[in-house]
Amino acid sequence: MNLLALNWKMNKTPTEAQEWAQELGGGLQVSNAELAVLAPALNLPVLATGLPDGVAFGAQDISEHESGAYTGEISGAMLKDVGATYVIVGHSERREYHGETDADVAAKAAQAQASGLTPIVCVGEGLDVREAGEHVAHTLGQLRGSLENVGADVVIAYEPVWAIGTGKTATADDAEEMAAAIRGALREYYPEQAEGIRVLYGGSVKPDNIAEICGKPNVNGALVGGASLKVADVLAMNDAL
Ligand code: G2H
Repeated sequence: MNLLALNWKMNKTPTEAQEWAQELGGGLQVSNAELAVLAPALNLPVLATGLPDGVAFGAQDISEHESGAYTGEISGAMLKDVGATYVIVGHSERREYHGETDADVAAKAAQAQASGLTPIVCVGEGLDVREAGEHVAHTLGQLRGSLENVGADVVIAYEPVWAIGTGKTATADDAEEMAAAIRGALREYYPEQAEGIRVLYGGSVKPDNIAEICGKPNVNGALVGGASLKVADVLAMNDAL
């Protein structure tokens, strides 16, 4: 089953999260994908009680440390305690605006796993790299660095940075080209589990393109930003799958 991972980014107050969860509960008849809401941490307790049964939730970042004097950080134990199951690590916006390196991402992913959470590890190239034709080598290099000492209970999200929030979408064939390359690397890192590891595509996914993208053999779902904010779009994406 595909994973439809909904990345709200820095949107929605707890009150709005509650309304969204209620509206989803009113509209969701059958889940055609595993749904997971990746929300700002303050919204997680609301989602824990408000989401319909079977809809998972998680955070958008995690501290690489277990606990202690790290002001402003949120630990894996805290996320686990409110019922989170997933956490995004290394989203391109964190890499770009917060200077997160592959080593930081790997440390966060390992800490997520140590806390009983499944990390959604994001990788992907910028426009200059794509135009130079180096996107596969670049993204696989990021993947290698971001999975150092990380176990197989992981989801990979390929997000070409040039297609994020810009309305430009990579074609389904672009997504499959990279997903297949990522699968190849996963076979090397996790020979036993590679076929079962979900590889998502992210970047301007919406109701009218999700089916084609997720129909590709190595793409096992989507990480959706903008189109995750309205319940109607989420229901339409679920219906399309
Ligand atoms: C990529 C994606 C979700 P959007 O960042 O992570 O966002 O769907 O708005 O391009």
